[in-house]
Amino acid sequence: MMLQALLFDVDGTLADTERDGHRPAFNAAFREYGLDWDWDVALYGKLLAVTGGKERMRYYVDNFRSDYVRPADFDALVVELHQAKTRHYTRMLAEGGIPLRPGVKRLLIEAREAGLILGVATTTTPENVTALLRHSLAEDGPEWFAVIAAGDIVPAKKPAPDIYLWAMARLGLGPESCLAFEDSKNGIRSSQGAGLKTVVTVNDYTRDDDFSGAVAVLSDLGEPDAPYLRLDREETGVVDLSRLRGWL
Ligand code: XBP
Ligand code: MG
Repeated sequence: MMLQALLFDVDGTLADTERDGHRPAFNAAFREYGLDWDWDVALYGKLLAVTGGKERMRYYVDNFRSDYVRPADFDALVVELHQAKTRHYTRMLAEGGIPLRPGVKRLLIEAREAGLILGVATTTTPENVTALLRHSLAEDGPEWFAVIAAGDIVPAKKPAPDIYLWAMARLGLGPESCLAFEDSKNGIRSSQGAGLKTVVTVNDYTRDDDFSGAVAVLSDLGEPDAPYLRLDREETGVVDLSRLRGWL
């Protein structure tokens, strides 16, 4: 296989944004609107079954708040809540941020220097991706990526393959020349549905997900002084281009 592009999921893959980023941002928006909704760490794990912030709020009301009486303009409220949540989330990133996961920056730099194309395929809102790349990668971080496929740009979010298909169409590349990086079951269903080989780095929310068919399932990408642990076989190391090419 001639590897030409690396396509990255964002939440959970580039950074551990869900528990300490998105979750408190949702809660801040709920408080701002006087709602008694409060998503603790365990509940949020259940809500992650649904991707997309607006979709997740609806899922919560449908499945966990039978007591909640929806206002007539509930759809508009969800949109407003989500805008408030995005405001809180991007402010949190600007104020101190959420660090990239081990090995992410190292691999992005190596891939860039080697002339590989970088892309993003995520269900999160575009502003969130830009804020993370700017504040946690580099001031010009967003420009490292030839395509940032994000949010409502495709109506069917992960686990649908649409967002990866959209990103590859933009790049003019097929799945045989790209490699995806994901952290969750919904993510790998999306990338594999688009025909992509996928490397998985797990986190506390996704450790027990089904990652059948993954190229490798890892604790993280690893750093020279803190190698990854492979979960699908006994192996430690550091993910760099030569290792990726070896796996493919
Ligand atoms: C990420 C998501 C997103 C974020 C919140 O999934 O599901 O909804 O949790 O972002 P993935 P928004 O990592 O599989 O892309 O509120 O902007 O949707
Ligand atoms: Mg993810």
